[in-house]
Amino acid sequence: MQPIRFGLVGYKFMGKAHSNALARLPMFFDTDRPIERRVLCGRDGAWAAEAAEKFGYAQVETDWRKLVARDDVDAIDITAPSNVHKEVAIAAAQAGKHIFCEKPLALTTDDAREMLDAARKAGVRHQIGFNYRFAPALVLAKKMIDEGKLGRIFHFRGSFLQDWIIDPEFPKVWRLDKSVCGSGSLGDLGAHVIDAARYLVGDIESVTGLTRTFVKERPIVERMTGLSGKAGSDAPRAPVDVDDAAAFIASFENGAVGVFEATRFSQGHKNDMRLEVNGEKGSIRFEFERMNELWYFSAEDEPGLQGWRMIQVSEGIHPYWDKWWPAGHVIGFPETFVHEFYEFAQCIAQERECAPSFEDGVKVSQIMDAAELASSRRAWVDIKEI
Ligand code: SOE
Repeated sequence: MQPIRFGLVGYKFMGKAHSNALARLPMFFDTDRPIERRVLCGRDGAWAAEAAEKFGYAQVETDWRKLVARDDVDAIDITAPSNVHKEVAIAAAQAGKHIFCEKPLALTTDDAREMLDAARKAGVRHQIGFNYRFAPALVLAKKMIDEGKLGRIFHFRGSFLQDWIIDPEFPKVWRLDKSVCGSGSLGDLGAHVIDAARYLVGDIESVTGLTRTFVKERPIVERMTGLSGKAGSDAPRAPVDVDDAAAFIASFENGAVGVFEATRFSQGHKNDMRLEVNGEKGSIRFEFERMNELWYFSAEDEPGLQGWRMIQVSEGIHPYWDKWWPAGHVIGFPETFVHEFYEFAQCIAQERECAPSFEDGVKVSQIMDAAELASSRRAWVDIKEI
């Protein structure tokens, strides 16, 4: 069987997470086509070569245009900052390559739509990197909701809290530069919560909310180091043009009420994504930092014995678990990427639509743009307007 030959664009945090997933995927999952890490692409030849060696790619390119034009690459995996997603994805689609793209899909909904249109027109597979929905607990939550275990859904509550940019001396890294990332905590963290909300509860029709930037200017970064960066002691400052925090409420098409929060200013919270869904027959809740657990309350349990129960989602009967370890030998953040690339590889091999696709990326982007617009207008915004 012809391998799926991957070309990776960008090799920092997400490039490493994706490469780790591609390396481990064949160890645990049987894909219909083998996986090959063929080419790694980065602008700096020496660094790219070092990363290619470490991450297991056979070859290096320093120009993504050359990568996209290669006959020996089937899928382009875009992990570079958001401002390059659109150009690379459209060129990849036009060259007939399947595309995996990190979130947020693009800087604006219009750009995201152009990417979706290009991929559809070319008939290539397209997937966006909403890895959190691949946590087994969330796949189980989705199954339970679809089976009607919660009945009619009344509430979705989701937050994603971090604390890594509270220091006003923390430099203006690319995740704080609108021209590179599109938005701040909303696009970086809120996007995952919105995806989870749509995955579990359904589409949103309108929102109102607010975004806030607490630290208005920061030292200009000299050198990026992972998520962080270094700035000289007398580095000039630049205005911060993205949100530090975003909060909004939403009305779902099915009548449910949504409450959303994303921030990097919650002291003590490192990667704290929390979700709760309340329905007429029961509730579920999930905390990413305890991702092998799903909490469930059933109002159908015997009176007097009702209460929250913790389902440890780490047995062979749970989603993906038959591929991993014996019961209770828990998995973590990196495995969510293995699951999403299993989906991508099988979609390519089986010539079917991927989920989450660029279409999901566009819909999440619409909701984020609506939340920003609502904040600036101090009003409700209908998603159809975006
Ligand atoms: C940084 O805020 C970040 O790494 C995001 O970019 C990721 O999407 C999220 O998984 C964790 O936080």
